[in-house]
Amino acid sequence: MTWAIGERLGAALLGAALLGAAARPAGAAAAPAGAAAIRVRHAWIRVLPGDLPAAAYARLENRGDESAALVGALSGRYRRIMLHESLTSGGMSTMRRVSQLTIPAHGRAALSPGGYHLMLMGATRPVKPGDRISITLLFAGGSTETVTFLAMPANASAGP
Ligand SMILES: [Cu+2]
Repeated sequence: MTWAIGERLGAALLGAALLGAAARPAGAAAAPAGAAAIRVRHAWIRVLPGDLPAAAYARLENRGDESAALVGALSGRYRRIMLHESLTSGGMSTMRRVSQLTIPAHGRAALSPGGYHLMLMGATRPVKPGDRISITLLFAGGSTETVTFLAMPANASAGP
């Protein structure tokens, strides 16, 4: 599948040593908080050559008293965005679709290389390093937050 090729290319360019540890979600949310309590920082996109899908990363901080969950994203610049988790076993990097990324109350979660990420597919026009891409994050309960992601080159290992 194309996205798998893209992820492997990105991983190869990065080297396994640079892959960050994924933040693991805590237990299930009781009543997820709205996006208002979520602060998003260091939002960036790793752009891969050609038509390969890109991955979007960010750090999410939940300042609220209730757990929150990222469940998806939308952008006018991509036809489809999926929430993925990268997994490494036996030196092989794969990824799977996940339904949500939990951000614990007064806690953090990360979309990061080697961990959870937004898979950006079908750019409506080419995205190049330096572009600022607006992506709307969708949270459980229906709240949203629109964030500007900075596009960075394929060999970038950390965001802005
Ligand atoms: Cu992916």
